[in-house]
Amino acid sequence: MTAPRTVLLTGAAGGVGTLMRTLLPPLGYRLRLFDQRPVEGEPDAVTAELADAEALRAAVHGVDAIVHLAGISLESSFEKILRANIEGTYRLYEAAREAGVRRVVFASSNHAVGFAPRPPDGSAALQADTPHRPDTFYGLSKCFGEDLAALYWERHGIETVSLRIGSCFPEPTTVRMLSLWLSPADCARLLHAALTAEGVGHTVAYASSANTRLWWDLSTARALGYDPQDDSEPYAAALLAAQGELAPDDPDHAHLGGTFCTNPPIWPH
Ligand code: 15L
Repeated sequence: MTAPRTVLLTGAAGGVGTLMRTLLPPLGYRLRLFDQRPVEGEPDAVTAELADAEALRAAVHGVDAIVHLAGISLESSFEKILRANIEGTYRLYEAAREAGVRRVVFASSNHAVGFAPRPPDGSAALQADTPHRPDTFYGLSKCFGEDLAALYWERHGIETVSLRIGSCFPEPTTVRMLSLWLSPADCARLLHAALTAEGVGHTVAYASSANTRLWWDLSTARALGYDPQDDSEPYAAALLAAQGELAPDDPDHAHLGGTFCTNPPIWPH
């Protein structure tokens, strides 16, 4: 596939969106920014909700691809998740279909399979075809997004790579993140691979750096052309000294989703 040049980035004011705003343009992308909150320092960004059909139609017009990061990224009430994540993602795909956009990269999450038992560190045992096991309404909305992507591929020929992102932050800050960390630079590399790989249909891939303590298999992401350069291991000694090893019998650590399975962090807005 020819490299898409103009890419709509939804959720541009969020944590991952903010990191990608600086890391994607050097890879050759012209970004059109979309968020319900104003994007600091970006006067041309579209400030609108995905429910705003007119704003969304204008935003998708003429783009080569969409990177869909928008939505609530922690647990919330079902009603809020329904509006922001479930309806929002549906509206985005409808706008993409109407505008003839052929490629979407969807920010799914490890929480789509959060109740999968935590594999041993370094085993990379968890496979992308494991059944959905959402740990929250948030995780459930990511399962919906993945299935919606499959539907729009089968019915309408819109290709999607659904990336089950681990923990994308500048640095890992917990022992759990040693296994799930996706460095911002690797995130940009993976988005680039997902935007440019040929014939993806609907592909689900785990999304992290090449961490020594990996719990999941990165081979689907690598097959897209992703070549991760980072590993959380240099952070391990300090985090383990401060926080200790994850106890296998601790309910907060027995599953991939960690505390999302027992006491999920709540979206503040
Ligand atoms: C996610 O899906 C969240 O959006 C992010 O804030 C982190 O909590 C991450 O998962 C994680 O599991 O570390």
